[in-house]
Amino acid sequence: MTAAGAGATPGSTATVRPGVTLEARIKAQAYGLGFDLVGLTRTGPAHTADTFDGWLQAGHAGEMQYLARGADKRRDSRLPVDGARSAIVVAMNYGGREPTGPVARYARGDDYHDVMIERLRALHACVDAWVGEPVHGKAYVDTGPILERDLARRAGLGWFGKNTMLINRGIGSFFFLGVLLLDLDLEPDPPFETEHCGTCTRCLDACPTDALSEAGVLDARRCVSYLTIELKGAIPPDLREPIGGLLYGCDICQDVCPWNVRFGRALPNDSRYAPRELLAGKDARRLARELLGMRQEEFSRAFKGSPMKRAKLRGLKRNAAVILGNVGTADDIDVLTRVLEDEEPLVREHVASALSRLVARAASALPRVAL
Ligand code: B12
Ligand code: SF4
Ligand code: SF4
Repeated sequence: MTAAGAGATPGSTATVRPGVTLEARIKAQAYGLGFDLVGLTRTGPAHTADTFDGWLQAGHAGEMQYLARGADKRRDSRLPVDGARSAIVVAMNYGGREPTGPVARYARGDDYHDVMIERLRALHACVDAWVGEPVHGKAYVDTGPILERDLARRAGLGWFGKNTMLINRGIGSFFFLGVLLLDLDLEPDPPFETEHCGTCTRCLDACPTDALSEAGVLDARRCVSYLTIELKGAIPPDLREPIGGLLYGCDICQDVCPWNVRFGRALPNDSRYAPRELLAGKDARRLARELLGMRQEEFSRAFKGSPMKRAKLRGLKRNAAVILGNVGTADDIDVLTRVLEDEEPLVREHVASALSRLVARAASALPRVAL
């Protein structure tokens, strides 16, 4: 259907009330729902389809096979939803001013998929009401085959940084993206055509695992975010040490970015992304010790509605063992030894490897005794 059904003269931008365009209403409502940025674009072939294909072919996706499975739809945003002609793209701040810590900022509170999908559906319901009949469409927040950053740039929200993040001049990059595809003609915003990294290379220099092999190319197989969240099996031994004290996800290439240093935003007081009690203020070692002692029922209770459930308890215990191998002390040998018999072979292997590193470190710190 077209927005002309909302009472506009054919060929003009639809109006819901004299003088107020549907587009203006959508934007006002999006801000009212708590989104920080909103832009409109037409669906169509992704401008960065070739970049995406090259990235997949280079094997940079690692075990994330779902990316290749949905590749046709990712290359063309008209395909995920039959008849989709427009995309409303929103961004939501998750607190770039929060202190850095063992859990990436995005994952400390409620699951952003739930928070944003709910609000995008509310926005969809408003569009239906303004148009006067149901508009076919669907909301996505990392929940389907969409190249969200591609659409966001097209909708004018920002540029692709050398760290591959979508960066906005007003709020930096600590925000989530969401998309509402609609079978409706909306007047698009101009795409964001410039880039503002200049000669800066801070993110490339700071990445602990050299995952950013060159500007704008991220090899997920080396990225701490992939290794601690997406990878289901063993973390390659040579990448365990550079993970340092990162338990879940990584913010380093965003922390160092001047755009975040300058424009990163605080979390609003009532934000659902505020850290859960279990995580708030805890350092990597303490959190790792607690997780290694956790049982499945406790985990399910503590992480209900959290994005951290994605790694499952076995994944978090694997990560916790790596952390203690990196930053633990002789006092952690007991905690690790207790998990040596964990039912998961994955956990047992990482605990054994952490113990051997920790013991070697403790031994090398002992004073030398003359024989
Ligand atoms: C797979 C994935 C990952 C993978 C791979 C990330 C990657 N850079 O490819 C892993 C697990 C490593 C990951 C990590 C993170 N992710 Co992630 N991830 C995704 C997902 C599901 C798909 C991304 C994808 O298709 N990657 C393939 C590459 C080729 O595409 P791309 O990363 O989107 O890059 C595009 C542009 O940057 C551009 N581009 C990049 N370089 C260049 C260079 C040139 C010359 C050109 C022309 C274009 C170009 O083209 C690409 C294709 O459109 C999206 C959600 C979605 N459906 O889009 C979230 C998403 C990208 N992730 C997000 C977040 C928050 C993160 C983390 C910050 C989480 C964390 N703290 O640990 C990190 C950041 C790491 C980083 N520097 O990117 C947000 C990013 C928001 C933003 N402001 O950009 C998204 C959009 C989820 C969301 N709905 O909010 N993620
Ligand atoms: S998220 Fe961390 S590991 Fe991944 S590219 Fe950025 S700095 Fe490197
Ligand atoms: S750190 Fe520098 S190079 Fe990297 S994304 Fe930010 S501005 Fe661009």
